[in-house]
Amino acid sequence: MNAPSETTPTTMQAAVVHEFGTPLCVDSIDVPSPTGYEALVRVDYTGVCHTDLHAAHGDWPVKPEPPFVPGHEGVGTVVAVGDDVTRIKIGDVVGNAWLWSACGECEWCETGWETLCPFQKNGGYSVDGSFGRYMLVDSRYCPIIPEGADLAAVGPILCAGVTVYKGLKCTDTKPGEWVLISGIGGLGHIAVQYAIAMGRRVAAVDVDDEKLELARHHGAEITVNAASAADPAAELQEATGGGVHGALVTAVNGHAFPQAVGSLRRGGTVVLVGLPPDQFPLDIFSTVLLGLTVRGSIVGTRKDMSEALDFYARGKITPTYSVRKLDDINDVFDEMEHGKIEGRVVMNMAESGA
Ligand code: 8ID
Ligand code: ZN
Repeated sequence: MNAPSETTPTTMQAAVVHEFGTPLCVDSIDVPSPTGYEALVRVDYTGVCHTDLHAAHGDWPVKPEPPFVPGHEGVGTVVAVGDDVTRIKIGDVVGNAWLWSACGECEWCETGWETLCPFQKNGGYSVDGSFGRYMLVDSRYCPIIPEGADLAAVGPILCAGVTVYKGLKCTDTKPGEWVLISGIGGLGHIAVQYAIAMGRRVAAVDVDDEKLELARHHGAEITVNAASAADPAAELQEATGGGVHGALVTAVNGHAFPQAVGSLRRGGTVVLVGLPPDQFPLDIFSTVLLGLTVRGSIVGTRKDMSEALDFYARGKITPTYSVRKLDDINDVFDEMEHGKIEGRVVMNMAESGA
């Protein structure tokens, strides 16, 4: 290993989940040492994704093992590298991601579907993440941040951005066609921007008028408040002249999913990315007769990531975010749970103590 420089401390502040459903503790824990292909990164900023909240609650069937450090939108500088590292070097600016690493050898990795690798590791879930001043990344998989990027603004691209960019590709829509973005939170407000940059026309659904205002600000032509509309799907069918060609559901609420299916045009595709721990009924008759496709999508490959970052670097994507401190993490989770966050929260880790 290229040992951490003398200025790298041996302990750091990190927000740790000790038990599902209890507040995170900002603890002093050991700074890890990189081995093999790993690199140690001093984190400057990290986005807070709703997945981190699901992780802290243990919401999903496959659970992380406490104690763990969440966070998979971290951005910072490489301060030490393991012996096998060749792709990045000390001083480079990199991030972590949900797809922390994959095996590189299975049939999915071989065929360009590394996001489906059964042996993948996940940042802030099966490997400690970016809610600490330092984090490990796998140098073969970590996103490389474009030169000159604003380190706070680019964080949300690393999960929200790549996920919605890949999800939009999976709608199989073409430029000029309608795409519904359901849920205008961290993912959704960025999805509106990728959709516009990709030439789609955007309809947006949320349960909060301020979020719909944000969607209009980013280019949505049609907005529907699912909490007050009598029949959101019928409104979308009417406003788009027969339904949306594609839909991307980022909402953290099971009701949004059948609504998105009901908004589809004949032959349309709905892509599910939101992960409420729910089920929803799928009407067999209309799915068959209208030739609908229902598809799941999980983050993106390294190639999707570099494409998503390139849209950002060319000024096409401007995340809306507010900057907070690590000590605020439990308040941030509370606000997220109650739908009170506009866009994304990004934590300034440099101000969080080392
Ligand atoms: O790769 C993936 N599939 C992936 C990647 C990243 C995140 C999946 N996710 C998942 C998260 O785990 C989470 O379940 O996507 C979901 C959204 O993450 P987020 O954007 O980070 O969450 P948020 O910022 O809290 O936004 C959620 C939005 O949903 C709206 C809320 O108002 C908020 O704007 N919403 C709700 I709650 N109910 C709604 C409804 N019925 C709704 N919007 C429309 N209809
Ligand atoms: Zn995420």
